[in-house]
Amino acid sequence: MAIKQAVTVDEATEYYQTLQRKHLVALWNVQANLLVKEPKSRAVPYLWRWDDLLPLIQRSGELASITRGAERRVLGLINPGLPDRYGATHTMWAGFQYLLPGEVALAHRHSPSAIRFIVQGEGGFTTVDGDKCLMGPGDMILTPPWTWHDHGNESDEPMIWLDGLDLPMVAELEGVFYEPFPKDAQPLGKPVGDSERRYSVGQLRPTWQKSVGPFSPLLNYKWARTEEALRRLATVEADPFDDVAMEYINPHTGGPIMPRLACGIQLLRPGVRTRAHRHTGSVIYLAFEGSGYSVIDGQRFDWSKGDLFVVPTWAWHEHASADGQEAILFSVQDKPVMEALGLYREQAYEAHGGRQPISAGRIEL
Ligand code: 1HN
Repeated sequence: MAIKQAVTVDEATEYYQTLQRKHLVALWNVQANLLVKEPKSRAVPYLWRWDDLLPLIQRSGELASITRGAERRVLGLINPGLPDRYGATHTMWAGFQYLLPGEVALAHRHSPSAIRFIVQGEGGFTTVDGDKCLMGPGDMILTPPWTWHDHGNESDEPMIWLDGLDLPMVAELEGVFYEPFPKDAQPLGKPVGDSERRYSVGQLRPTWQKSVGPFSPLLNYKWARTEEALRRLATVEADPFDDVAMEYINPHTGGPIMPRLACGIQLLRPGVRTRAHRHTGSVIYLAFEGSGYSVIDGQRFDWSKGDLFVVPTWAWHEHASADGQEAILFSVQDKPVMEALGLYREQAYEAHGGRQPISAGRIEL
């Protein structure tokens, strides 16, 4: 904005200095930074390779013991565009947790919500408010906000799972609360797998059961049922942008599992290349089965089992499975927040037959 005629440059300079001293800002000088045409995340598209992760996860078992003060052995993934924030995206934490045979990660609770997706091992468990949820590969276990949770490993193999939390978002909103459980072990107040026994056949629920709040009462989404749903859907229809894609739902509402996190699972049939689109909200993807690649804002990221990659908000993205091979992607998303706040938008990529030209190879770690 130009300086008006009657004011000298010195007077204007003094004025702006006074504003600064008085903790004020002239909107006309900063408006263009505030009202951007569209979101451009500081978070960058990025991929972490399982081949790099696994040895470091295993080494953590030798280096770090689990005690009070270091209650969880977790390697967090830091987005290279956000070195000052603990998150894989600006809103979500992703990390791999490693629990050795016989170990116990003590109970605590916190206001951020968490999900776990089991990558490796069978015979671990998470107890959530007295409900012992048994872990196997592909199971997705919820820890709704402020529920007591501890983990154990009763098998003779290490357990590895993905932790997804809305921690960066809750921290930004300054809503973090945390409390350790006063004793070493949380009592099992319910039969093992209580929530599963009530709810796991998703088309039915107990007549007397009231909703427990804005969180799914089903705490353990077992892989066998997830896979069955995917394969049945694959026989009838698929989405142009995500192929055979499903969302984990709250059986009371049909909506997302929790108010700040949603989870998805998608099957890319052999040789599929989806069309590109973009939407507000970030996504963390874990390659659970098979291999393929995703194009994110023109950059190609090749992935295979165990790799984790992120799509920042409003980034164009499309997915492809390897020829002759199907692939399964698990995802954690902040979409429910964008929807609840009226900020959700999506747009299909129209040029080049709906597929992005690829401008660069994958970034190496
Ligand atoms: C946490 O409490 C767990 O309970 C896992 O297993 C990962 C990452 C950041 C903050 C808290 C857990 C976490 C976490």
